[in-house]
Amino acid sequence: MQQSLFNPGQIILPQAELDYREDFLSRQKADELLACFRQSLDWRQDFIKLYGKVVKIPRLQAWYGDPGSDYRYSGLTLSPLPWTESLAWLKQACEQACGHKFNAVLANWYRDGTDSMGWHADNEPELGQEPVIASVSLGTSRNLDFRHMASNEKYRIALHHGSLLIMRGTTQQHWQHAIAKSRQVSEERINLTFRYIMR
Ligand SMILES: O=C(O)CCC(=O)C(=O)O
Ligand SMILES: [Mn+2]
Repeated sequence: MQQSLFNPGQIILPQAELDYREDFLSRQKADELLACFRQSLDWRQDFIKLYGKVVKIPRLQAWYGDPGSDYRYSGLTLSPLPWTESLAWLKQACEQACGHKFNAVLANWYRDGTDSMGWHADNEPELGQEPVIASVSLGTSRNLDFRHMASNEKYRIALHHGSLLIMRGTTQQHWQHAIAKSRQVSEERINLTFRYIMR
């Protein structure tokens, strides 16, 4: 209680720096961006190799950013598409909220509760040692699970329509995160994680 009076957004976890701003976007702006991104982003179905088998990633994704901000993960290289007007607007709003510059965004479209993202940390070398990541959620609420790599301590946070979650400091060094499948979810969600790729 005292903690939330002091800072309503801060989530206290060991070796992490998380800040959750539920009312980052107005309802109207969040509705508008969800409709815009669903329709206008260049969504792709990517595949990864898992235990020697080629499998569909259980969601659609798109990568936008400044020229040269290529992103490599799980054997995939994503080359950025140029910023759209709405993405550039949202990037600027995130930069203002975080006090940090971004040059790329990964967009993920979870079409329903069967789409998901496995356990991972955003710790690719091109993100640097202590990346600042701004994660905007649009659409139906989904749970983001955290697990501490050393202790296996777990923490779950529901990410709501129009919210911003900021991850920074040593979060990616000590914690993994995931979006689990859910039978209770039948609606879509779009998530955008703004990042700074070092070249
Ligand atoms: O959908 C989310 O909230 C998580 C996305 C994420 O972890 C990522 O894009 O790296
Ligand atoms: Mn991530």
